[in-house]
Amino acid sequence: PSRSRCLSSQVPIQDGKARVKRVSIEGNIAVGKSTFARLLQSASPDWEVMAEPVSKWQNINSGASKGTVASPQATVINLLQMMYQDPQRWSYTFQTYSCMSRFRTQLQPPPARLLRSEGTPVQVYERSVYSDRYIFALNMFELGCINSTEWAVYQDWHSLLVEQFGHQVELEGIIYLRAPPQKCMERLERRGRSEEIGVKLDYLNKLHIQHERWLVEKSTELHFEKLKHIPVLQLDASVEFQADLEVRDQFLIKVKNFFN
Ligand code: DGT
Repeated sequence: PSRSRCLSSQVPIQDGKARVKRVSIEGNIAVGKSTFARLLQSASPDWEVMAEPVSKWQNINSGASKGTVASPQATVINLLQMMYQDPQRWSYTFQTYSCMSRFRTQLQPPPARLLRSEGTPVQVYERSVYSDRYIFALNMFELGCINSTEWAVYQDWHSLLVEQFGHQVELEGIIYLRAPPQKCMERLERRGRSEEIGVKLDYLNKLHIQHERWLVEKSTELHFEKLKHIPVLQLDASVEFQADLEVRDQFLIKVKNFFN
């Protein structure tokens, strides 16, 4: 029954005003999250989309940390590629980095424009610190690419950060873009991202099952209690929602109702 609930009952009031709502877009690799995010960004000035930092994972500067200057020998590290090429060696490292960048994104304050909004301001994320854990890290553990020690360590620091940051990283809702893995495979092949050349349908099948367990069946016991009751808007992303104007409008109406 909670699946298509709208978010109004979820948002705490601060200083007499409803604060900005936070919603993440979830879904399989190449389902169309970025396209959908751009659609939302252009649909309303009350909605602010925070993009997923994929380019950061493809381009880590080995010589520079914050506040220092890169040494001339610094090389560019593509952690996304390393993870796909040698998942057993690099999955844990990848998850620490992806999760850190997701915490960073979720901790960013909303732009002033949203705070001034008279409507229903919403900050939208592409994925979240929760899918980092419950979709990807869990999947890598189940595949044996993260060992049980790494999984225990990951969960320990992840829980600590979620507890410490508290409501700053909470979500009021999730939009689940749902499509058969075969459809995602076609889109993945069409876009031809070089790091993803070796991605197999079986991997997308497994990620699909993780999404279903989390967002449809809500069956996993590992999850944070609060997440089990979060409203989820499911959208059928197997249709070409970018090209088909009618579908686009229907999506936007559903999203608007969900946000209100
Ligand atoms: P979209 O916009 O629906 O087409 O989505 P993508 O594929 O651009 O974005 P996404 O989030 O599915 O991921 C981009 C790439 O990074 C993709 O190859 C999957 C990978 N990836 C993202 N997050 C994680 C993660 O937490 N762990 C692992 N192992 N891979 C991840």
